Amino acid sequence: MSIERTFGIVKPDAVGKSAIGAVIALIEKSGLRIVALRHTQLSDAQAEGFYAVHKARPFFKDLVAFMTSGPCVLMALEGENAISRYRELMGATDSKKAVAGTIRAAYGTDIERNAVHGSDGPDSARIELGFFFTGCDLLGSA
Ligand code: IDP
Ligand code: MG
Repeated sequence: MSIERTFGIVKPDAVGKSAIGAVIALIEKSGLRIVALRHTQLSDAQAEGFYAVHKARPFFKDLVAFMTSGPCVLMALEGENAISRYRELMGATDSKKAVAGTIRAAYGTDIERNAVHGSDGPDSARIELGFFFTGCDLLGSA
């Protein structure tokens, strides 16, 4: 077991449903600790940079439009095996296929509007946390 940090977003669809509190409640109930939190609206450049890995995908333009369509909440989460535990709590990318009890089943709509983001591994967690947070934003880091 190892203490990890991962990066999460409450996406604009969930924020638009006034589900910030509900999503955060599920995260805290799961035992993950929130070590940084920021409510913001992404610019085109931020969303494009964050999702650069998907640049060649046919849904890239729509994804950037969705992610900049309203405010979102950026989070750094910490705990034992935080990366995989948070991926499990989020549920499948396609909200329609997400298992009951997951965040995406409860607050997502489809494969694009799926309520939350979570890093998919240690490398992406490090890159994504660094994209939006500096060391002094993270509790216990500086
Ligand atoms: P993930 O968020 O579960 O890691 P990724 O494959 O990394 O899924 O895709 C990033 C985001 O792009 C998804 O969360 C979703 O919002 C969007 N997305 C993924 N696949 C599709 C698709 O086939 N159509 C439209 N949007 C998609
Ligand atoms: Mg992903």
